[in-house]
Amino acid sequence: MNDFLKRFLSFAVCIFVALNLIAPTKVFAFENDQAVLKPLSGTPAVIAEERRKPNIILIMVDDMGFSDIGCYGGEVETENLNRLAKNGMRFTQFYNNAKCTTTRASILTGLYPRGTNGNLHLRANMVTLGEVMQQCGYRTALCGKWHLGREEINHPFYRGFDSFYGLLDGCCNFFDPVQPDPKYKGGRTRVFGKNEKLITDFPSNFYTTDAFTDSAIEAIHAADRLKKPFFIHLTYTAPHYPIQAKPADIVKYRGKFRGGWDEMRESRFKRQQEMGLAAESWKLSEGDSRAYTWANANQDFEDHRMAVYAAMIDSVDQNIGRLLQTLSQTKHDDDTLILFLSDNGGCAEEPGGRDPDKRNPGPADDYVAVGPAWGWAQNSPFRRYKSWLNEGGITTPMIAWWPKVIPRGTINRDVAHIIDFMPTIIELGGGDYPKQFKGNELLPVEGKSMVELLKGKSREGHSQLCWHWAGNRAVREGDLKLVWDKLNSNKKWQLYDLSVDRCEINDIADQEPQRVARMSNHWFDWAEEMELKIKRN
Ligand SMILES: [Ca+2]
Repeated sequence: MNDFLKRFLSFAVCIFVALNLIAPTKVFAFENDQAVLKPLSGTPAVIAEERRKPNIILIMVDDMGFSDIGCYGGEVETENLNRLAKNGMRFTQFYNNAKCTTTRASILTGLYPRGTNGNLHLRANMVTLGEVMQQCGYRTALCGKWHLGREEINHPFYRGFDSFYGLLDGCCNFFDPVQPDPKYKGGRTRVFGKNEKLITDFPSNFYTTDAFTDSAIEAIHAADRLKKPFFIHLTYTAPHYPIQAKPADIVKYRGKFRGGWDEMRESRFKRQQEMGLAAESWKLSEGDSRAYTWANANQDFEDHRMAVYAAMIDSVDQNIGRLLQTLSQTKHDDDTLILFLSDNGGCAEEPGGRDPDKRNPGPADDYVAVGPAWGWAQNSPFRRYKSWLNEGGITTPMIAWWPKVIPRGTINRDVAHIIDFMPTIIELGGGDYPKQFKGNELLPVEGKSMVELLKGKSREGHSQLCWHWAGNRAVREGDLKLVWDKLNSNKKWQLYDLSVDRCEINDIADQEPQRVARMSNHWFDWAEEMELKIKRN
């Protein structure tokens, strides 16, 4: 070997070693069935090790209540979700932001939403889960509803998702997404897309829930072709209104809700207590100011619309079954983490009203919702619904499934929040939350990693969590929760001790004026930081 070649080789070795010292790659790997972070060296190994990183599928449904699915006490036959729960972990205090846009923004960024305009929630000083997972070597896909804008700054295809298929808008017709909304819902034509293009034609047998799943299955195969791990955010539009479902799925539930919402709440609460989700000490929350009396309702119509809603969730479950089958066929059923949640509580809005002579729930040519009484009962045993910040608006069922790591059949009672997904998922992907992205200084992440919780261990939780939506406010510190309900006629904060009163029945604000003053001050400080222009009171 001549001198030049020797010098060249030793120089190359020095560079190789130096590069690995400067930038060791962190990889999540298995040791004795426990997932651990391991530093790796050597670029050739990195490609192989990237394949050992867990795949992650973050599934979210839209406007589904806390207790609709079987493994949370509901009547819907969700055998696949029940299987995930049986072999995984269920959370009892997992929070969202009570609303579609704000929840989606927090999940993607690990931050509380800034401002109130949904199209301004994604900014240049924020990085998305898609973007960070791309940097961790993942193939990323957004399959389903986006609802955060369609400019370059806030379009999924330009904000970190290698593939996008779905609804850029907030809701659409399930059988034909570009069928204009009825006049009583504003008459708009909704916007659907694939990557950077729009789609306006759909086949005659189209149903959004099936199509979004097809897209997620294709994303698994695409990642496999590229030999990359995958991060898929699968965001169903079901069971958000318009409530539309396949006749065969509706038939399964027709007649099952003739007992009415009060009976449904009681039986769900009983089942939750039997399965250990609700403590014996909890008391079912009291009636809702917007719910009406079952005895005076058109019971056949009410049973019909709740049956359609149940059928929509049933279809989601069937599709999760298809997804699990694909994971098994592609041998990814032991290296994939599945997370399942809802973006907000059951919904009390009622476009189209409840006149049975005008409304026919189910098919493509009608547009109707479940209304406030069912929307409230769907969150049993809690108070309120979507857009409100009592537990019924912000508590989501949350299932985490990864049999190799997550203790099977466990119930986790720690407090966690959707802002925690960012640090959790980035840690599992072997990355760190960046300080800068594309030349912009980023806001520091506000969530906390849940990796220890997923392993069945404890973590240091949040000292404070805050919420705001459309005049409703809440702050939780420890077990104390201060709530401002805009429908509350006395215009006062309410204070609850969730350790003994999770269903928010016993308002202790009058006994604790100093605590109320301190916590409400904290909330206004937070609101100011979040650019909410709300006068202190
Ligand atoms: Ca929603």
